[in-house]
Amino acid sequence: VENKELFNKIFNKIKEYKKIIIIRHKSPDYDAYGSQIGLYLTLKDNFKDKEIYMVGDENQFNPSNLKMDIISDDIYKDSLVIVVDTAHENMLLDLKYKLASFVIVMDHHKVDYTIADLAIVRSNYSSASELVSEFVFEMGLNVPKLASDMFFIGISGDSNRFLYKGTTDNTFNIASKLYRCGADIINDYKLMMKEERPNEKLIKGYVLSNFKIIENVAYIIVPRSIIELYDTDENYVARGCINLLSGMIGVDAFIGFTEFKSGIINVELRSKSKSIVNVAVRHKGGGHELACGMLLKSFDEVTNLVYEVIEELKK
Ligand SMILES: [Mn+2]
Repeated sequence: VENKELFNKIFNKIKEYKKIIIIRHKSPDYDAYGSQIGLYLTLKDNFKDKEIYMVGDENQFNPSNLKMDIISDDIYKDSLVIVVDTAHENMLLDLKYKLASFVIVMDHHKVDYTIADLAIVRSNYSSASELVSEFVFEMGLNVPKLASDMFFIGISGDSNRFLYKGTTDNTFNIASKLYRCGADIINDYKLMMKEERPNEKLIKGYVLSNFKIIENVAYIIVPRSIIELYDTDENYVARGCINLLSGMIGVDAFIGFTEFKSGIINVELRSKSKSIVNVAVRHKGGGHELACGMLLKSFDEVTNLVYEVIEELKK
């Protein structure tokens, strides 16, 4: 089905409902925040008579000064919930969306879609922010300056500044429209490339000094003791350090194993060009073709997983 047809259906639902709650996946990244806050600000600006909320957990990636709304469960009654940047129930903070009258998903991940009454899913898109901003532009909505910044940050975040697969002429076209709405690109990049604490540099040194290679796969194991030694955030280690292993001659994929406080091992998988998402899916994880994740119970499973990735790359 063409975008336009789905966009029109989504827009009709937005017009129909008085209460709209916008949610996204937990532990938000720039794209989750960007698509959520961008849509929130755009709908608020264009529909002054509607009650519009954005809900979710917070972390250091919020590129705005806006806080999430804290709302009671009754607000979900008779509401429209719009889920951006995920469609996977496991990725949501809670299951309150089930209290809503209607659920829309706008996403760019490759998963099975079960939670939506109406969904637009484009796994070939760079980001949810690209899809959501295309939607608001196609529907002729006014996009306020701050919303254009949020969408731009979302696109730059997930595409790694227009570098990753998924960056297309559409991505640049949307970015150009956001620029015309006032997106302050230099400031947006400044917001994203925050200065780091000395300990965060040191743990990067640990990753670069301690990775191992088996055949064409590099991997790094970061035990709890190291995270505590450098007093760093486990999400920073898991997601913020994995790309240090990119760009190595002879390495086609790389994996980060990070021991979280809960005892669970967070696994981040990255591949240069061959899809490895099925490895994550087989272990009840998911994500994108070249960048995905999953959880393991202990470091005992590391070697088997490395060999599983090696096999996957041969397919
Ligand atoms: Mn995303």
